Amino acid sequence: MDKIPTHGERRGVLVAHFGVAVEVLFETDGQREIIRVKRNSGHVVGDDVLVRGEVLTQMERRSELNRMDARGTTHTVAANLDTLCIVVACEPAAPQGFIDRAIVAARTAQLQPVLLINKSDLAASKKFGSEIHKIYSDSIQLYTLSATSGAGLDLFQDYFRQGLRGIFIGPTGVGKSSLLNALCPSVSLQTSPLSETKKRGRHTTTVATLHALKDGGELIDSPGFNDFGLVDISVLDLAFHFPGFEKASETHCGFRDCLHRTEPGCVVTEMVAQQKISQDRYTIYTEILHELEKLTTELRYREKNKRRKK
Ligand SMILES: Nc1nc2c(ncn2[C@@H]2O[C@H](COP(=O)(O)OP(=O)(O)OP(=O)(O)O)[C@@H](O)[C@H]2O)c(=O)[nH]1
Ligand SMILES: [Mg+2]
Repeated sequence: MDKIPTHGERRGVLVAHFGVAVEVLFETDGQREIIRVKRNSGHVVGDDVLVRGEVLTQMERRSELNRMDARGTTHTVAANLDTLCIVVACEPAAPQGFIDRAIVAARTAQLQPVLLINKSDLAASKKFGSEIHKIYSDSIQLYTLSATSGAGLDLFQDYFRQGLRGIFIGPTGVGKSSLLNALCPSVSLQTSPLSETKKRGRHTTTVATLHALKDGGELIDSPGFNDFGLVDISVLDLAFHFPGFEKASETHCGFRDCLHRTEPGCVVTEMVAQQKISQDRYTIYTEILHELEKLTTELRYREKNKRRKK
């Protein structure tokens, strides 16, 4: 239930997070204010808040997106989202499994994942795009676009017209901020060219920011990252939501809790045998499955140790 603002409280949404301060956009008058917060306040962009003076009260979230970095630290990326816009490009390439993890995380959090293939103006994008289409076009909505030429932006903007809130996530340098600049001419987010030698991004964006689209909907630009460790996602969530396994989820394997390994009556392994699912895709699935199992064992061990110390 939403809290009703009491006298002297104003309702707003967090539109930027600077670590020790946040920017709040107020509902009633459209004014913005910078408010100081503790470094680890737990607030994230997209949070609905009640503000009295310098005190922020966070309202209940309807959704949130979490990820784990390579050190095992969990990050809440943003709150109150409807859709996760996974941005990729022919350069720089996303790490193997990045798109799959993002789709599984989104589906588990009940967000709609969509895949954006940016930099369609580059010659190398043709081959890259067709490979991506081959893998994902039966699983999720794909948009092929270019922040530079403007191709495909109208169609993508139409998707937001119904008033959705989305976030761009993807590796550094794929063009998330460039896309936002192209979609919202009133914003001018900083962008940087890829490094000359390695063709990698430069981690230009360091702060997540929320922007309204002119025809409806909102988009959050976020700092690029490569590691999308899954948080609070069970092996069964993975088995159910892995892109490309939708047929298995629809037709049902022999066991309700099938992890698509050696269980009899498994639709996925049957499809792999019939080459309807490629061995490469199946290998990526088993790698993520193995990683989740390892993580679950580690978490159980830590919990047990904690209880023993009490
Ligand atoms: N050719 C081409 N270049 C693009 C396109 N979109 C972005 N770029 C270029 O890619 C580089 C990186 O773009 P950014 O928008 O800074 O990338 P980002 O994903 O926001 O990167 P981080 O903020 O570091 O996560 C810049 O040199 C952009 O001009 C595109 O559609 N086509
Ligand atoms: Mg950026």
